[in-house]
Amino acid sequence: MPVRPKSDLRSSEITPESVYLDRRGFLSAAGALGAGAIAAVGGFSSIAGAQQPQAIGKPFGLQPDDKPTPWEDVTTYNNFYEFGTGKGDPSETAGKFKTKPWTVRVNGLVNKPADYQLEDFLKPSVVEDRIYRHRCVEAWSMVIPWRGIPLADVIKRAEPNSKAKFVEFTTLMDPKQMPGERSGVLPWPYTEGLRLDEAQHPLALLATGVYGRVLPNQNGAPLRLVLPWKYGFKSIKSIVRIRLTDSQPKTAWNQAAAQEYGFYSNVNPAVDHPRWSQATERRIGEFLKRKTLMFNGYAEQVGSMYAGMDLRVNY
Ligand SMILES: Nc1nc2c(c(=O)[nH]1)N[C@H]1C(S)=C(S)[C@@H](COP(=O)(O)O)O[C@H]1N2
Ligand SMILES: [Mo]
Repeated sequence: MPVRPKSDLRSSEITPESVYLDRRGFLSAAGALGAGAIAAVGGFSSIAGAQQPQAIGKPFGLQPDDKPTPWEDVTTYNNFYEFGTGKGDPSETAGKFKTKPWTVRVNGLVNKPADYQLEDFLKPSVVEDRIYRHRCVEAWSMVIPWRGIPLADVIKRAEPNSKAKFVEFTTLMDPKQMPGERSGVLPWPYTEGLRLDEAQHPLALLATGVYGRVLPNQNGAPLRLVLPWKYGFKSIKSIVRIRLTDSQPKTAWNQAAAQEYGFYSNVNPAVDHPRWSQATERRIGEFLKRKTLMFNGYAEQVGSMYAGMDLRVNY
């Protein structure tokens, strides 16, 4: 029997590793008891029959009542239209998606354009585990423990020239592997974009993993963006190109429905989607709705980038 890639493991086959993250204080028990307790705490939850890997990472912008969304939900409730428009489609159909070898092209208005094999693309950076809030434009949310490298590292290494003002991201175009790309639901390949300062913000992460594991295909393997202060569709999956430009890049969702999906798409409870309110959200796994927070709870960190902008116009 061929060895399945890690991304193909079922959650029931994955043993908890590392640190248990409790409801109130992240790593509080481990911190109080010392490093030796970490394994013991993880081990205990495994004996207790936990079916999911443990959330690891430094919390960013989490509210006191935020706790990681279970692995099962993070990996089976997905938006990845290349693999279908249903939430369950990506996890059911992306299993055979080939993510090795994977080339990332960095080009455009930079002094050092290059094609990288994924391993080389990642290597110079320190991989980090970070727990972020996630807010989909469809008014549901999660808390997700990502693993990745700062996007700013990659931008810096490329040496943007003085004309570079924006960054465009492109998903793999491969209709044979990605059946959604044979449909007209979006203009393919999926593209996204950021202003250069947004792309250099320390919260912008290029993720290669989730829950301390290699990214499952349905979550955007082998490389996807994570922008926790923006609606989820900005966090483009399965990236093959990062291009620096002097004009605002076209983006897939904006081209599909410009009046509904703007270039900025910062989470904003005061500006509704034309077809629904953005004031509240449903946290996956919870019954009662939550209030949506400005910039998804990251206003302190990102607010200054949008000072003086009319966020109703620049939605
Ligand atoms: N290439 C591509 N990237 C994508 C999407 C997509 O359909 N195609 N969906 C976006 C949307 S709407 C959301 S909410 C997030 C979902 O990420 P997750 O499934 O890992 O939670 O991915 C975003 N990135
Ligand atoms: Mo989304």
